[in-house]
Amino acid sequence: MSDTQSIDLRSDTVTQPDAAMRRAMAGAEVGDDVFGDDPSVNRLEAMAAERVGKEAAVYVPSGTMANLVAVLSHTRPTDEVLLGSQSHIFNAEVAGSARIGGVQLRPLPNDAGGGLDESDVEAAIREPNLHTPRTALLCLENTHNSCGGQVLPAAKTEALAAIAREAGAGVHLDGARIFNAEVASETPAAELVAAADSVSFCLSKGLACPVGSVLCGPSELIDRARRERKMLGGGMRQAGVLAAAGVHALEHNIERLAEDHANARTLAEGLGRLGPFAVETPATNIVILRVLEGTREGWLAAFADQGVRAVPFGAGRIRMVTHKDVDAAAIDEALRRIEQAVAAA
Ligand code: TLP
Repeated sequence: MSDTQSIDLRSDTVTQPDAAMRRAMAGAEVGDDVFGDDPSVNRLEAMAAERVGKEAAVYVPSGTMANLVAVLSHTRPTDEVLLGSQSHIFNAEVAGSARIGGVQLRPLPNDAGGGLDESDVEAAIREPNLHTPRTALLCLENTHNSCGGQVLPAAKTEALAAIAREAGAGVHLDGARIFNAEVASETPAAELVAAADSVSFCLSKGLACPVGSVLCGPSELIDRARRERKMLGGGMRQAGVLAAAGVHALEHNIERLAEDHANARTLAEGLGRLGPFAVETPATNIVILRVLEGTREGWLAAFADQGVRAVPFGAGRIRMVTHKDVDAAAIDEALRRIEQAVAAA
């Protein structure tokens, strides 16, 4: 790593496809996926469904579209969706479910682990009557981005899902980083998501694909999701060129997430020693710094001056995400640079 090269910790979405992935993409067998003819997309969907223990899957361009298609497939306009106040669907998907799905998003407080309190979910379930929206869906998130990459244990997901199911509501799990949860907790993703009807996961984050997410669930729901995807303009044609990257990632890029988690711990320990930041030990690849001295903007600018990129993450908070393209040596270099920024402040 040269002195001037930028170390990009803004997100694991910045990862670049490596040479082997690019070769897999270049050699992909393709067809028209809207006709169901693309063998690479079909292979990715079958692999994805199997990997998370669901019947079927549909390939979509982004995590945002996967979640939106899930909400559209589980609900009708005027329904209510229960979800965490810190969830990505509630905070970072441009209220697409409200605008396009015509549903009401009802946030419940997230606990520090990214979960919800069972009693809050129970209390939020609507009694059916003329006036109320129908409680149609509960959305959970694993790992939980805003809660610092925390893993939602299978037992917690089961307990929350049981309440929803009892009320006749569906359960969708935003598993954008579900394989980080699998690797960190040494629990198969299929087990972590077993209690949810549907699960979405991203190929374009730690798994290092250039693009793409998958929504997995029962065949009937995925058939509906295919129509919703088409409505949103997400029906792609020779998408196998992209899907081949996903197949490659599922085969080669899951186990290595453990390196990202180890790097996140090293980064958090180093940052915590500097003084101006409170840093919790990360559960996976997301490191959150709470600014104790100075300002968030001041530190982001100081880091950027040293060639370390991070993002603002709520009031007084900065996020750094470790990933394939920042190895252990680069993490050490990032810490050296940040130390210089602190010394100069
Ligand atoms: N998260 C991105 C940004 O939107 C913040 C990131 O850098 O972390 N669910 C979760 C839990 C996510 O973290 C994200 C992306 C999505 C869904 C949406 O995925 P994309 O970006 O593919 O639409």
